[in-house]
Amino acid sequence: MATDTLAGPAMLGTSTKARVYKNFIDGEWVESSTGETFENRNPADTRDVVGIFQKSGKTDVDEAVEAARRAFAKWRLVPAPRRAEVVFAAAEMLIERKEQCARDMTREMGKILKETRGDVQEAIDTAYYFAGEGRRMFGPTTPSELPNKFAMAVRQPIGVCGMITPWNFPMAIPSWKLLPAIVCGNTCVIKPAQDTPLSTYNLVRVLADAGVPKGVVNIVSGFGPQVGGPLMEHPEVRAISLTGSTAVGRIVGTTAAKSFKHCSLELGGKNPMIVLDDANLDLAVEGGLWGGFGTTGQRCTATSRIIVQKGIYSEFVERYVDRAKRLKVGNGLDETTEMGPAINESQLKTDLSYVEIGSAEGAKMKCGGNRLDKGEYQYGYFMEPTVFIDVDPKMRIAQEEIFGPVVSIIPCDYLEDAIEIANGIEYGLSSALYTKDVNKAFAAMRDLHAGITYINAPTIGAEVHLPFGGVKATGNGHREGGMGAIDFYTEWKSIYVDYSDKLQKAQIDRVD
Ligand code: UN1
Repeated sequence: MATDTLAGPAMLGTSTKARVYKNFIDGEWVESSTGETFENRNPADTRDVVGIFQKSGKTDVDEAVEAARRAFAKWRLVPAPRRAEVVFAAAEMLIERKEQCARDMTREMGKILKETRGDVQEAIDTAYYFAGEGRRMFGPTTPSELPNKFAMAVRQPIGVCGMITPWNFPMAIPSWKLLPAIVCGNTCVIKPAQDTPLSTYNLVRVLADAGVPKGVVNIVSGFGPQVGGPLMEHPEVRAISLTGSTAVGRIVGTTAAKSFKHCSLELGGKNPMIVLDDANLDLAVEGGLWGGFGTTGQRCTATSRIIVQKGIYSEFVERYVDRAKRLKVGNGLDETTEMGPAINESQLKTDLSYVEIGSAEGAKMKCGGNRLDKGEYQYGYFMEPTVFIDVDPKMRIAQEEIFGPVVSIIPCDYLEDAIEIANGIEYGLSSALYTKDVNKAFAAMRDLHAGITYINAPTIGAEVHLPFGGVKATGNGHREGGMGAIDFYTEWKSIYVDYSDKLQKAQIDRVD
């Protein structure tokens, strides 16, 4: 029988002890109407069943949206500072549960414990930030052009928001969406990635325990066509937020447009890190490793291209490749592991296919390229950190998002040429420059065409109170994080109060 209360992880090699997780709809943990479930397995050891989750369908989505619609009628009237107090309480609870949430996440997603602790911390940071926002949500008051008339604009919630979230930051990214949405007075239905539903479940559980009223946050697990599709098409859903691939973003964006839903898309990246001759080389090598191979290269912000000026090119390559070869690959639950597995078999196949593509295009592979499948690796989706050098900027490995541990190093002559290479892709999420020259740093901050630029740091590591998102095919102009999220989850209402006791006509009643 499905139950929400069986405690404890699955035994290695068995699925019978795996805990069953339910959907959360209208304040109740419920089974899917389909009666079907799916397994969530550990990508570092596929014998380990992390949990059994509901394989939901349209009926479940409809019920969740209906619960959210009903809850909205009351939640929108709760004063924002009170709504925010619940989010503050959730932050405190997440701190208590941080280690367990991090371990669950490493088991279901594969990234190393240091990083999954960071992912939970990012949700905590987000909760504190938006808890404070309950007492701000500022809007302008402004003079009216007419006497005895008052003018202001206030932020109002939109209604039911649908969220479709990815597996690479399975708690942080849901928190970027859910927390500002509910502080602003909306209600939500979230569909977590099928590879990592547990971390999103853990976040929703915390929100429920912290006192979010029934129906305000609902979670429906399952797959894109059966859950994501009905969610984005549902007429009662007034806003959709997706973090995912550019291909899925195109579908969600065009679907949302048909019913004029608000739609926020955070999509792919092919993020460049430029290293100039005057850079601190030690710093650049370490930054490039962290940016390229952290999260096994599975961040939209991953450093997938390193553009190096010719004067230090060979030294950088030698040191970078030497370090990449020595990265310790393994199960993320081992504290000494530096890089975990790919999320699943199909992602691993994609990563390996780019090894072939790069080699066929004539780039030189200096290390890596192989699947690791012997001994401790035999039950997981592991591969070696892979570095291509002398990559031409137009090659597919330098143009397409791989989402794996494959880094392309591209030589350049000077900063202007590096910026042209950096910008010469369809995406524009993150970017980085290593230099000690302040003039060059400021020129790059202006000219790198991306939503994020780092100076003397790699392309990953965004903080939650700054806008997060990108230009071109990376999104549709919205930003998550900080004020960007408040802008997305509210609609402006302009209010005019005429206390003159007569009919005053704007633009018309004036003495010229
Ligand atoms: C992502 O790349 O998919 O900036 C999200 C970072 C993290 C979030 C990344 N704070 O690297």
